[in-house]
Amino acid sequence: MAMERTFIAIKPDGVNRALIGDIISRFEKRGYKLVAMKLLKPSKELAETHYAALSSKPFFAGLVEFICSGPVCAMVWEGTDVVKTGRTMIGATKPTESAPGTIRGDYGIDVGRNVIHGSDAVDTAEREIGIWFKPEELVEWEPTMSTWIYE
Ligand code: DAT
Ligand code: MG
Repeated sequence: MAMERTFIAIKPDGVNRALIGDIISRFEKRGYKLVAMKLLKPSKELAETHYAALSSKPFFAGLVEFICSGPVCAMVWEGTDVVKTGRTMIGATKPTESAPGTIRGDYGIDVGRNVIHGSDAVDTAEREIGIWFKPEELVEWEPTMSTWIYE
């Protein structure tokens, strides 16, 4: 398993429902390292670029409108296998199909209000990090607890 980075975004529903702290806490407690974070109201262009692969879907326009509607908390998290493990922590796309204990399984009902985004593969993560962050916004640092997380 490799040291990876993933793009995680708390969507406007998660921000408005005051879930930022809980979600960050889950990634922190798991042992992952936060390397970038910002709160922003995404432009239509940013949202359309982020979800470009879904542009032919009937829900695309509504999805873009929703993502642009309020603050998004955009983050980059780093750690061993963080892309796949992050998706496991997030749960299935439809919250009603997400297991309890996952973020969507604990906090969501409708697919269009599923609280959080997480990259689905290492190459997707690289692309999404590049869309949302400038290289200088990614912080190089070594958490002092690393030796208690990794052997
Ligand atoms: P995920 O966010 O789990 O990677 P996805 O990439 O297939 O899922 O879709 C991106 C987002 O689009 C998803 O988080 C919520 C929305 N979405 C997906 N399927 C939908 C549907 N059938 N109806 C409405 N919104 C949908
Ligand atoms: Mg996806």
